[in-house]
Amino acid sequence: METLPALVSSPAVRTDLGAAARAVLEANWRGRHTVPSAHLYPHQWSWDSAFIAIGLARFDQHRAQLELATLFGAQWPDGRVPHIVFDPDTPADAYVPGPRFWASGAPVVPIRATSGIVQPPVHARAAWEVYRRAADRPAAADFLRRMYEPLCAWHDYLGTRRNLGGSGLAAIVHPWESGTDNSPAWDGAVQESCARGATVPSARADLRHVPAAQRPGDADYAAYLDLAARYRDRGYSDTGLLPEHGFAVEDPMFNGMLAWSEESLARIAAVIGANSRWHHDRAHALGAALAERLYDPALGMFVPRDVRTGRQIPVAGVAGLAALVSPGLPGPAVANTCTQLIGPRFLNGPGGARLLASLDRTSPDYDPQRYWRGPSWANTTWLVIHGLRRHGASAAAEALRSGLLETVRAEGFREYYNADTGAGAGTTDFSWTAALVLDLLA
Ligand code: 2M8
Repeated sequence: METLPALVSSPAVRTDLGAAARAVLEANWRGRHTVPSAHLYPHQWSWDSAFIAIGLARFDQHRAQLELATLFGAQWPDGRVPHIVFDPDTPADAYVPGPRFWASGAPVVPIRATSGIVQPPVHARAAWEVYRRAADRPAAADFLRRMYEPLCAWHDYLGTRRNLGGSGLAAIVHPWESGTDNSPAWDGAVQESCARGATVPSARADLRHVPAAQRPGDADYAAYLDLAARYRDRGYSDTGLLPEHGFAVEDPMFNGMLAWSEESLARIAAVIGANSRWHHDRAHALGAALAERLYDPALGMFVPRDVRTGRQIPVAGVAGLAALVSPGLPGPAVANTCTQLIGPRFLNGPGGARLLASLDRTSPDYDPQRYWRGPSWANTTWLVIHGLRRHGASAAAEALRSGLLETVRAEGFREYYNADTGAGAGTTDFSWTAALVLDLLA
């Protein structure tokens, strides 16, 4: 494999890779939204759409705006943005758990069928990126005016109803809400649910869409479904959720993105003539809470915290690095996290791998090939690049950028990559990989 700096500095290569990335986004466009993958994920996913909008913003402002507007068209009255918006033109059994699983017991019937859990809140940042890149600034400012209230309602939902631990940090109530679905950080809670005898009929059938490499054990998957079904059966209410609900966690990446997005809301507010001070203060308060509650001095980085026990979950995962996008983090915590990032746990793997692993390479749970338990992902790499740039670590950011682009050029727009060998894995023609490559090439 040629080294990337030579490759990406060539305009021809930039154009080829960029054209290929745009072709993936074209193929996955469904008229008002983009599917993450035509084969595996045939609906609209929340944080996927935010990343996709960031890529679309590089070549089609209108479509980038529509992508986010469609997602927020399915926002719930309580402000939550559902993790999946189901496409009515796609057969109900094309993805499981599908609309029938999520809908039963829901208190309101939204305009579009949706799930009832959420995903990481990177949307305000995406809206800001769309504005920043816009060729038609007045149209983009109108777009920001339309998105502002829905984005505020989304953040308010997370800051109030999901403030389960009382510090202002948002708690996730299902592993899928983290975006890092089967991270070993969730194993403890999931195993507890298994021990409680979590069983959901037809859990096995629900494994059909899951490729073998990423498939959890049957018992684990039943526990995932059981947690979702329990939340559904209480009408997706967050009131009085503790202590009986089996999962409530403050995740560093989720909250880092919330703080980052809140900072973007401050910028958006300034453009449209609203008060930005409040957003700015809230962003910094979130960063301070993140540093106080989620920084683990022993590991030298950020980790999740179990709201039910009040204890940190000492698992070193990429989520603890992605927290670097947050404003308001103290210098020593940032410096230590950067040291972990470029060391043997994440970046510098065997054979000089330059891919960012999703799990500590020295952990016994590390598997370079298995979904969120080791492989390298474009979206978390992109987030960490932004975190590094924010803190002035531009050489490390560039190493990550060139390592990812080199891998994508060799392997295509895959869902994820073996963190040791760089071999592509998961589904092909994956939208957020294409979108974020476009952003990184520009
Ligand atoms: C994966 O999650 C879905 C459930 O939401 C699944 O496993 O079926 C995760 O990688 C998630 O982060 C991503 O948003 C989704 C679609 O790309 O796939």
